[in-house]
Amino acid sequence: MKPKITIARWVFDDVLQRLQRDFDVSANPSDQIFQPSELSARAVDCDGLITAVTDHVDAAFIAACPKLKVISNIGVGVNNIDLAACTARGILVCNTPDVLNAATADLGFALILATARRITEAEQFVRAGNWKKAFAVNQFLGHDVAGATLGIIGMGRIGQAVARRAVGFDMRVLYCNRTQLPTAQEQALNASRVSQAALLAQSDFVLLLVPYSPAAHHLIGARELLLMKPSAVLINIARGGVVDDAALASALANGTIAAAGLDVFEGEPVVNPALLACKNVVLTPHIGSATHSTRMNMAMLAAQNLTAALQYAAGDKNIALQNVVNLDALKIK
Ligand code: 8YV
Repeated sequence: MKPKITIARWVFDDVLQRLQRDFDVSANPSDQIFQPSELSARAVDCDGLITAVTDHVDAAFIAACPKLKVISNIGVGVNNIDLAACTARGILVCNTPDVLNAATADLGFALILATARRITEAEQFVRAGNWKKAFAVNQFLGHDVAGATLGIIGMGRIGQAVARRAVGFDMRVLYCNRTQLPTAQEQALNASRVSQAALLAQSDFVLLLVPYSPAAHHLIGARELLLMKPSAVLINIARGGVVDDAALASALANGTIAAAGLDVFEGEPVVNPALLACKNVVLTPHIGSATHSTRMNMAMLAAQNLTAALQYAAGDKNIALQNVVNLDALKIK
């Protein structure tokens, strides 16, 4: 008998077929988002589960799924999963790093350009039929990206990919990170590691790329926004909750900062109405990694991660585990 797995969200046919080779699969072709109790009921007799950011797995979920051995997340961030509860039960949790670096960095840069040059505001103006004067010297004036200072909070793999793009725009990069990059890399990226206060005070664009954790909750709130220049732009492509969205909406409305580009939100898909009311914010619906090839690669990697981890859990210790984020779970017998 094949091991049983549940896939929480829609996946590509190629990914589904690959999983059906090895597993008895319960899929979700209609892409309904299940409440945690509904999803745990579907996974109650499963060995494996494939999740996305929308699927919240906590201790109660784990307790309701006694056979579960592996959870494989389509995404690099795993803040939707209670890692401590999984580790305590010996459940391996996998993620999909690296394959999304370029697409997510591109989206970060797209938001930098769109906010600086007021692209969505200008487009809405044209679509609304408001473009009456063919040209005006002072129409839709924005901010320079070339030569500006880019502050990156969270200089991991995606942050470094953004910084490589910034080289082409002659930008100076300031960054905050637990560890410092090697000197040669800092020189190549025109990057310096500074304190968060210095980064906020000096950057023209502040880009957030820290993983969500309770410690990162409201990392950027009213106090931090006040440290930024009135001409500065905040970009959040990390996670909702890293920014205090209500404080950001006030800062945008009263001119504390100039603009924001947001791909992630507190309580998404609901967006704080005060943000929706701001013209100087570019909003996208959590599409950081949303290119055809990247989402395919992420889903396929999640399938491969799950397959390897389930084979390992079934006793084949020659299998190389890949992208397991809580190897301590192996210590639980
Ligand atoms: C994912 C993301 O597409 O990988 C992540 O952490 O934020 C996105 O790129 C999303 O989380 C789907 O699970």
